[in-house]
Amino acid sequence: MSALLDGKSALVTGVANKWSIAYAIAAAFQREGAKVYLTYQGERQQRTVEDIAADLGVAGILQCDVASDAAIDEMVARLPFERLDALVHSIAFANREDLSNPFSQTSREGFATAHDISAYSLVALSRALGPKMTAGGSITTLSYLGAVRVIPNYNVMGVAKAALEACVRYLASDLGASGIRVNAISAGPIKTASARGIKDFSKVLDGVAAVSPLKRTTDPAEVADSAVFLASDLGRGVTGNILYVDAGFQVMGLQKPE
Ligand code: NAD
Ligand code: IMJ
Repeated sequence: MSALLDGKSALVTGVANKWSIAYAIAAAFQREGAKVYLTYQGERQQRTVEDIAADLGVAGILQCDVASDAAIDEMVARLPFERLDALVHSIAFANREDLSNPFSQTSREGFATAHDISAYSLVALSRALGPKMTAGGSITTLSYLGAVRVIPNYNVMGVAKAALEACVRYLASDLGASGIRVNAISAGPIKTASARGIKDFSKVLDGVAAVSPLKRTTDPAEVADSAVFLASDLGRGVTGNILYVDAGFQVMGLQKPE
């Protein structure tokens, strides 16, 4: 039976555990016939990612801390794919205190870290892997509504996501001539490790379920299926775009009166 990603190779970054959005994306890419490599941040994730790789039957795993250009180059050198068709960037980091203190207290260093890991890394990975996309390709990153609206506690991550979304547009313009499409999926809130310990996260989920047009929260599998679409030939006309996969939450202005 033909599948949407038959014959395609993909590199999926940002798998830390089974709850990671990148895990759901890797599983969906496998289901659709892609040959998948995973990258993980460091030794702390290695054992878990090895188990996940075995479970999913992916082609292989590689370590890559995106804070380091040398680590990115080494990962690309070790990637056995002669040709890469799809890259998924599912990485974000800000210092924890910057997600609880008032935004105006963000330090110069905390601002730089959030932007380096959460936005610049898309540029660095695109530059390093673009040359492997010899038949064109698709690059997809993960964003959040905090890029364009003020969300309590999201703070410097919101500013970094705004930069990430701008990077998507500039990269799309740069790489379009090489047949490489660049898009973001702006996902609704999902309980992952990156949401753990965030103040009032359950209230955020309840609020989305109450207000969103679909009257529910976002499932990682829905985000993954949209990532399949963008990586597949069905997405061939889409680049520079931010695709909201959020149960429709972002269209709402005022909630319907009871
Ligand atoms: P997660 O914690 O599972 O994934 C974040 C990943 O970033 C982890 O795998 C972590 O190892 C990786 N990472 C952090 N610093 C890194 C570094 N220096 N080098 C390499 N990797 C590094 O959480 P998630 O929710 O799956 O997050 C994935 C993406 O989805 C992030 O960009 C996040 O902003 C975005 N997102 C999440 C939600 C949500 O509600 N969970 C909503 C919208 C967008
Ligand atoms: C994160 C913080 C505040 C509010 C938040 C989130 N809301 C949502 C998230 C409403 C949905 C999750 N999200 C979209 C993220 O991008 C999270 C990024 C993140 C999370 C952590 C927690 C642990 C840590 N650093 C982090 N850096 C980035 O130390």
